[in-house]
Amino acid sequence: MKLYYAPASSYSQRVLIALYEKGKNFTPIEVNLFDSIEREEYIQINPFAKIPTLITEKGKVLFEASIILEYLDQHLQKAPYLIPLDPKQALEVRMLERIVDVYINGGREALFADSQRPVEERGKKEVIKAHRLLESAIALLDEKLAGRTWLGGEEFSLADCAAAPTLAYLRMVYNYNHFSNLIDYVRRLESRPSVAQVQRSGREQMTQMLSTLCYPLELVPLDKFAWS
Ligand SMILES: N[C@@H](CCC(=O)N[C@@H](CS)C(=O)NCC(=O)O)C(=O)O
Repeated sequence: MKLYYAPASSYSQRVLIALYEKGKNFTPIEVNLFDSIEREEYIQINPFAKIPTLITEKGKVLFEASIILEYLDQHLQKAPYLIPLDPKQALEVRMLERIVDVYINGGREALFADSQRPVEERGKKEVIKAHRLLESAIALLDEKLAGRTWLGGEEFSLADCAAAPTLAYLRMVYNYNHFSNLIDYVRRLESRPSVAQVQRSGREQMTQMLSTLCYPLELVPLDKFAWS
């Protein structure tokens, strides 16, 4: 099994967390999409030029982080099951993963892009809308997490694999530290060995990328954030 990825890429991190959780050996192939030659070569594998891509042992090419995770569950048949076997719980987990992806990650990307515009061009209508959706999604997650260990319940799942990198990078541009269930959850998440390992290996590349921004942003460690 081969994984095309980048250490700081949040979608790659979702898959890495899943692979570590399942203890699956794989061949990591790092891709630098900023290098035009590498990018051209990579387009032969993934026409969308997006990472991650998984090549299975049978040579099947899989795109989209959530589909790769679904494949790992089906193929490895090994706990933790990232999509619960119970259909009702599976629906809940898939719904939460979509909310994290569309509204939280979408909002994060919109706020990140906005932070890199000249001050007088910031806060346009689309950004305000994305911000509102992000806030609603964060409030919903905080509510869901009352009495739950992980997003979908007591088992670590697809939704947590998506939430870990998204909520860590979100701290650069959005403050959610008044949501106490969410903060406690992120503390549990970032203490989990698979997540801690992925965050450690992505830190250097992300810090390097942030150092090239016009308007500076920084990775905010949870300890600093939770008390700010
Ligand atoms: N929907 C895709 C999104 C993948 C994605 O956006 N990956 C980012 C890195 S985190 C990427 O490849 N960006 C490069 C680009 O957009 O040029 C998935 O779930 O895998």
